[in-house]
Amino acid sequence: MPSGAELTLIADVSDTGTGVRWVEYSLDGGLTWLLMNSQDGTFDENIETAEITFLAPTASGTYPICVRLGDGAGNVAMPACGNFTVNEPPTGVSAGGPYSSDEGQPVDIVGSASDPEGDSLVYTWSYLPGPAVDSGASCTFGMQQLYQRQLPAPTMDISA
Ligand SMILES: [Ca+2]
Ligand SMILES: [Ca+2]
Ligand SMILES: [Ca+2]
Repeated sequence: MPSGAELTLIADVSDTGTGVRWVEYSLDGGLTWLLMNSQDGTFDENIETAEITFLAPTASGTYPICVRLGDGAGNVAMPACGNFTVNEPPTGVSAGGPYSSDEGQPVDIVGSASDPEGDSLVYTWSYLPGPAVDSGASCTFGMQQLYQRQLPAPTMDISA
C-alpha cells in the first residue's frame, strides 16, 4: 500500500470462558497498544470480530502489526502478529513524445519512470491515434525490452 493509505484491520477473536471483553492492536511490536472496536458494538461474547481503521506510516518499509485480547477473568491472550508493507507507486511516468512518422515507418518511442524504492518496474504501452492519423490505421508494437527504472524503447509501426 502507499504511505498514508487508509488501512482497516479486521481480527476474529475468541475466548472459551467468560468471553472477549477487549481487543487491542499494536503497530510498534507490542510497546504501545490501542483499542479496537467490536464489529457488533460490544465485546461481550465468546466469538467476536474486532476492527480498526488507521493510516499507514509515511515511510516505506515493512511494519509489524499485532493483536491481543482480554477476557472477563483478567486473562490476556498472547499477541498474534504479522506485518504489512508500505511501498510507493512509481512516479514521473512519462511516455515521451509527441511522436510522428510516415505511414509504414517505424517510430522510436522512449518513456521514463522511477520508483521511490527502486523497485523493478514492468511497462506496458498502448496507442491512441492523433487527429492526423487516417481512420482505420493500425499500429503494432515491436519487441519490447525491459529495463529497470527506464521505459523500453520499442518500435511502433503505423500503417493505413
Ligand atoms: Ca478465558
Ligand atoms: Ca458482541
Ligand atoms: Ca515502489
